[in-house]
Amino acid sequence: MKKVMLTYGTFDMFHIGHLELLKRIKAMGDRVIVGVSTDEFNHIKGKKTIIPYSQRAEIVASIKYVDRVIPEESWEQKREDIKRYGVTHFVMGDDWRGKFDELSDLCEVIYLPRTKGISSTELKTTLKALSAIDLNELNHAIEILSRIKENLE
Ligand code: C2G
Repeated sequence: MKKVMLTYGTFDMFHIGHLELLKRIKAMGDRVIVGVSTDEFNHIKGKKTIIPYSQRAEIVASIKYVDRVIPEESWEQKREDIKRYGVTHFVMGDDWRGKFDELSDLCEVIYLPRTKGISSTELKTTLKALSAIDLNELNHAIEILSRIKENLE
């Protein structure tokens, strides 16, 4: 029997943690369906994203481990999706461990270890820190140049 895998996520600033998860899901089954959270649903999730849904969905659809992308618009759609697409395995990273066990009457529910040291939040924090450093260096350089200019006058 074909194994149809289903997972959901925001996949903002697509990174190796997302890729590793999709790679492992594909290795476990035959067909991989990914529900990408719409911008509106991320608002409901209280999750701020940088990349708009259309681009996040296009990136995920381009991943060789992914066979189909569907929009994730609500918490409640999972049961319907599992039935509609004949899903045999529902897979999430283990930060969600236990949260979707109620789906186990419909299909196998699996939680995989997250990839350590990377997340969209960490990426955003790093970018913010980098820009802060640049700004400090820039201000420092301006101070030095202004002093040189004064000495020349
Ligand atoms: N992930 C991972 N390792 C990371 C980061 C993320 O394995 N370093 C996994 C998460 O556990 C999740 C998937 O990648 O299974 C997508 O992560 P997010 O884009 O953060 O998705 P999330 O906001 O958790 O949305 O209804 C379910 C939600 O839509 C899940």
